[in-house]
Amino acid sequence: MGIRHEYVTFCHICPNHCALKAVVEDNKVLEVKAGGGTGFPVHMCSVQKGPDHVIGTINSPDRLTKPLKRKGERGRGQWQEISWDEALDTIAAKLLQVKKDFGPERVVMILGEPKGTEFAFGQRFATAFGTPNVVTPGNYCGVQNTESLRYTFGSRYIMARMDAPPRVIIVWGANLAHTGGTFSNIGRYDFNRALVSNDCKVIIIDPKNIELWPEKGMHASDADYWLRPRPNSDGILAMGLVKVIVEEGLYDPEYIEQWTVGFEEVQKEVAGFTLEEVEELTWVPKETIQEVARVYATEKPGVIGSGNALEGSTQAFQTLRAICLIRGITGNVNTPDGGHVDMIPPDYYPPGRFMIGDMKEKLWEYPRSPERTIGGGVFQLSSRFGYVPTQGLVHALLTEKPYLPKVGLAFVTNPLLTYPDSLATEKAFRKLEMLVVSELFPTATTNIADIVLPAAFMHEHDTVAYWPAWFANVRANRKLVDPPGEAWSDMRMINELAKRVGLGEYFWETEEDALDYLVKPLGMTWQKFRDEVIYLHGKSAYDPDQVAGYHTKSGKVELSCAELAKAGVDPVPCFAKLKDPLRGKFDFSDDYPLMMTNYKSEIFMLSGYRNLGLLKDKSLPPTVYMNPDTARDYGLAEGDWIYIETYKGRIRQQLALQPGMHPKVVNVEFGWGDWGLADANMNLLTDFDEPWDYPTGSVAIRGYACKVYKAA
Ligand SMILES: Nc1nc2c(c(=O)[nH]1)N[C@H]1C(S)=C(S)[C@@H](COP(=O)(O)OP(=O)(O)OC[C@H]3O[C@@H](n4cnc5c(=O)[nH]c(N)nc54)[C@H](O)[C@@H]3O)O[C@H]1N2
Ligand SMILES: Nc1nc2c(c(=O)[nH]1)N[C@H]1C(S)=C(S)[C@@H](COP(=O)(O)OP(=O)(O)OC[C@H]3O[C@@H](n4cnc5c(=O)[nH]c(N)nc54)[C@H](O)[C@@H]3O)O[C@H]1N2
Ligand code: SF4
Ligand SMILES: [Mo]
Repeated sequence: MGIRHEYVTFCHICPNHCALKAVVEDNKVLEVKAGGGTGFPVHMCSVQKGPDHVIGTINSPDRLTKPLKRKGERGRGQWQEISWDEALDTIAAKLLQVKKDFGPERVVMILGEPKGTEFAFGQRFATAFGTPNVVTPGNYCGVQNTESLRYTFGSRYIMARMDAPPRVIIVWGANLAHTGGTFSNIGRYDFNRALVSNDCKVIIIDPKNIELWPEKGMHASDADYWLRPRPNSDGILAMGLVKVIVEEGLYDPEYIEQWTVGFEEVQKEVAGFTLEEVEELTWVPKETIQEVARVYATEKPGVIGSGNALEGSTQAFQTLRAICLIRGITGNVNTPDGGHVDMIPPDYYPPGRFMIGDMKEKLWEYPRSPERTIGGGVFQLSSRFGYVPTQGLVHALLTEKPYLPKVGLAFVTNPLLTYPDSLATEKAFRKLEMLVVSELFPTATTNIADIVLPAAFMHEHDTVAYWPAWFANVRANRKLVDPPGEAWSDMRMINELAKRVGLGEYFWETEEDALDYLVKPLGMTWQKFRDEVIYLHGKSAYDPDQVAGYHTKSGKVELSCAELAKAGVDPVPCFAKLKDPLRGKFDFSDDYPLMMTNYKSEIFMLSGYRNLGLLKDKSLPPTVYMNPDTARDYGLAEGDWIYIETYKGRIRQQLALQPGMHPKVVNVEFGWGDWGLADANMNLLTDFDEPWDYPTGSVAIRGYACKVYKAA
């Protein structure tokens, strides 16, 4: 018998990175528990899927364990096992040939929702290799939230103050009991305290009657207000709230005068529409809009936890900007009585700097200039955030404009299920001369790859949790056990590939050297950080006596933002344009009388882990929610398998009825498609093509008119 160790580490399943306790013996993980009581942050999705997924993945018989090379035709599932040397040499030779014959930009780095250091490594490789084409889900995940804060308040680190319950809390397009939290860091436990506090008013904005506190049976319908907007009309709703606050004079004129710029432009914009129009477009009664605006503006502190549902639309950036206006004109950021405050991150290499690091000169030589990037000048701000929007890649492959990408290197992503328009995505990816996919498991995307690389899971090597670094804290993840077979960490793959294409000088001898470099600004080695420190929190800029100020160009809250205007983006959200996601191909027609939107699974993370068979007692099949009256009108009953169809295609999910939901909304579940349920994949309903959200490159991933009918 070996020695039994109990380690504290952080869950890598979703962006919350909750603390976990793991019991390890003889290179086996015996048990993984929630990390309550460790003193480290635990937001915890309510089913606590993290512990199950971690141990389940480590012990899964489905794991990829050897590098594979395609045999025969693409997509036929025939593979030949090859050595790491052969795999890396084959890829390196292709990269160098493409770089020489066509230029480095024909190589595209395709990264998924980040987990550890692999994301920064992928970015760094692209920078060093000289390709500006790094594709990430940033176009519909996180960026609209963080960048709207940065352009408005001068910092991405604006967090809700939740140490004590605020007086009012708005949860907007975030299913926090299931997904673990909201952007702006409102975790489930903090939210629960607010929910039962008599002094806190809770406002939920979601078409679904979401569970708020499952253990107590509380739902959105138990909140003080439950607003059920038309999908993708949130920007209009936000401008409606701004209008009430401005026109009823619910703001503090001295604060507005001293600490904001552009209030007059906002006044002008809100004078251009009526609340009746807002009601008609959003389906939220005018009186409710007025009441909610009054509550948020007068009860302080007030916080808004905005979620991912606001990010996947053709007006995503301005929707989040409009929500920032609500926070701004009520003086709720960086003020003594405000609900949000700036966090100052600890001094460590944040992922952004690591992507470029000390390669400034190299970056200059191979700038990520919009002219050389696929998507060209179409996306006004996205190249500043270091990515090409996902559908930008699909578009370039299909149209061969501005040029045809040749090689795709995909790490931690399953584009064939997660990009809008799965059929177009597959068609596009098949045009690559070489597709390399690093994965834990076989997926729809590995299925059409030329080379599949077996990845070590994030608990099978040392790394640093990615997202916390964006939220001003640093969390160390220690390796618990060896990876299965010949699996390598993504970090090691990229490091070794870099050496083989002559970029070794920008990388490291070993993974530990890289991690040392990452924590160097803290004045310690990786090992010391991992073993002794584990977790570092940023400092709060909160000042109980005065306004803490803003790091914008003007030093004030930029209600109207000149920097945006300079980039060709509306400096104030434009009401007329916020209607775009409701129009044209997205809108109702005789054929499509209902409105489709989506939610993420409680049990599973994005498209992953459905093979593990975990949490069986809670696990549901692909489930679509509708109002019982609507279902009856269409002759459908609870438990029926039904088709949901948009102009792009149809999928099949099982119907669950939810009284109180808006009768026109059909809320489908995102993430299905692998492991025998290809026809439940909701991205068969979505379109990759224009119109897009031109500032950030978002694309409509929900909010399509649809129809429903019984499946055979
Ligand atoms: N219609 C619609 N589309 C959406 C969304 C939606 O709500 N609706 N949501 C969007 C959002 S918010 C996001 S973030 C994107 C996410 O899109 P993706 O980034 O593609 O996310 P996943 O489906 O999690 O794919 C990650 C894959 O990485 C594998 N994996 C896990 N850990 C590792 C590892 O350590 N190494 C390697 N190499 N592989 C690993 C998993 O097995 C999984 O197959 O999807 C977006 N797409
Ligand atoms: N269990 C689980 N946890 C996860 C993930 C997961 O897949 N599963 N994914 C992780 C990732 S990458 C992300 S980005 C986050 C996302 O987590 P969330 O921010 O919670 O995002 P979603 O679940 O996509 O949508 C949240 C809610 O928005 C509602 N909604 C749909 N359309 C609209 C709309 O037009 N307006 C409004 N106001 N609401 C709408 C949905 O009904 C849903 O309840 O979760 C992370 N955590
Ligand atoms: S999956 Fe659950 S336990 Fe793991 S980080 Fe996310 S919220 Fe926390
Ligand atoms: Mo996401």
